[in-house]
Amino acid sequence: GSDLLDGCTMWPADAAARYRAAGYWRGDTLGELLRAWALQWPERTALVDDAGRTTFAELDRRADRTAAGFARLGIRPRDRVLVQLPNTADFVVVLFALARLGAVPALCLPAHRAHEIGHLAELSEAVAYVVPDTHAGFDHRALAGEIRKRVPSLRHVLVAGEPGPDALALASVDADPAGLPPGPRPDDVALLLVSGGTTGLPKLIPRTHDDYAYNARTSAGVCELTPEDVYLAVLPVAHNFPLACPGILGILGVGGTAVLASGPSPDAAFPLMEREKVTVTAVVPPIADLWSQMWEWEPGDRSALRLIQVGGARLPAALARELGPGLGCRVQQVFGMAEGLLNYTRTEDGDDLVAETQGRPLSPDDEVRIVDGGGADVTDGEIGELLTRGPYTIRGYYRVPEHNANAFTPDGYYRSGDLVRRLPSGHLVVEGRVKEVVNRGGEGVPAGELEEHLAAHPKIRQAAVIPLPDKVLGERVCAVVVPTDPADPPTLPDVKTFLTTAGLAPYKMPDTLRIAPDLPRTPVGKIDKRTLAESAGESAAG
Ligand code: J2J
Repeated sequence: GSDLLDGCTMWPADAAARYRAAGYWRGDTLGELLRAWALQWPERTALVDDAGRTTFAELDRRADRTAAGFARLGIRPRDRVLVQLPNTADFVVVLFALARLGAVPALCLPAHRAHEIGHLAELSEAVAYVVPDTHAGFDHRALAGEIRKRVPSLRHVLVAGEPGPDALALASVDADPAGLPPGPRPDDVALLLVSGGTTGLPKLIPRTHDDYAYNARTSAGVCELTPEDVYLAVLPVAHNFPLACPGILGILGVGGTAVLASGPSPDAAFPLMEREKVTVTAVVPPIADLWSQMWEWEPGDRSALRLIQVGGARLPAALARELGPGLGCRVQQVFGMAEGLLNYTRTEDGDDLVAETQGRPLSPDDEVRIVDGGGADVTDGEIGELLTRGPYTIRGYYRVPEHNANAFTPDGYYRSGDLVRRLPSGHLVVEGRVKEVVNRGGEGVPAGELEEHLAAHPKIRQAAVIPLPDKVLGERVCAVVVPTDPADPPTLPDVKTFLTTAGLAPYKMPDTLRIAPDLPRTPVGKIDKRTLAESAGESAAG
């Protein structure tokens, strides 16, 4: 209805009615869910972070008092609040506090800086900005001061830790919850996720209470979470994957414990895994790779781990096969997007499906189309762009109508930009991005396909394929590779022989090979192709 947050496109009434009738949307809000959990398991441990342990009852109480504190500052239902907190209990408290109030958190990543935050603050007309004092050697209070000067809507800066001048301590956002206004509706926007694109400015993704609760609960089911499970969050919890796939919300919903690690490095994560007997965690492929190398050399008993979820970028099949035996646990591939659609490999899937596919859709009502450049469905097994709509996939980004006109089809499918292929089992294989096809003299070379083949070379640890400008071809294919052994990198002829043996067409061969010590990554660990292309372009020119 018109009384929802402005600037959002919601599901049409008939789709919404179907999702309710199917029992996907249960009419809960995140705030009410926390209340129910706290009544069911008051004394169980909900959260563990550097500051200590928080029971469900304590989390519930803190969320209430913080909600009342926000209300006392004049923050009203549907006001937007930028939240940029690291993996701490404070993050979870603030999320539920805003949910109770019906104010809308925009979940920024700790690595975002003035460029992104300024944009998100202006776009959302945020009234408040919640930051840590310092994090990873960076002073967020200084950033907040700068943003406040630039964005007139921003009235409050709230600091977890030492507030410094012109800001309030988050700890002082605390009041008697007796006078809290009635909470939001289940079809209200619960939170705004930040889009994960590696190009351009981030967009805001409005997720409702109904849809996000379904997302987390159903994901918990696929991962077979129980009250005995302990989930370790190592990726930044503002990201959809560790937040709700099943992540923090999924584990809390079954009465289990969420352990918040400051980051994914073995130094930070491994001791926590041992101490808290972590059973489930979620990582991106480069972390899976690092852990699999370090696992047997790092002391400690991490044998409670039963499931590692890997997603966010393509997991090379060879690594997928090594990972389970190496870590002594099951592997699950996750192909997800903050816009909605989640694909998971399942417990019953055989080793080949788990190693070679990125899973199948979470919901029976996820609609997936795979289309060619002209928008027509490809024949089964062919590669095309994935379009999707369903009970937890948005129908539009927040406040960008012109962009939405292209990013969604007229009948509401989200154009993911991902190139995929579907197996008869319904599992999807991610082959790359629509825009990451190198146009080599008119022949399209999909970067993702070539990267997958390159990563299988024994002398190559990681590979990224980018276009370089070429006078004759328009674009030529550049492979940037991180060697397994820096003292023995592969040569271009080595690589071409290998790819030819693998059956790759001659026009798909890299024209240029660059050896790099590492690949640039986005804050959540995807290869940052823009930075890579910029530096490759410079070294090509120089
Ligand atoms: C290849 N590409 C993948 C995969 C995502 C769970 C897991 C990941 C995300 C996420 C998420 C991939 N193989 N396994 O939100 O809940 C690429 C695709 C996709 C984009 C989405 C979750 N898993 N990708 O990564 O919104 O290109 O979400 O469209 O950050 O990452 O990025 P993001």
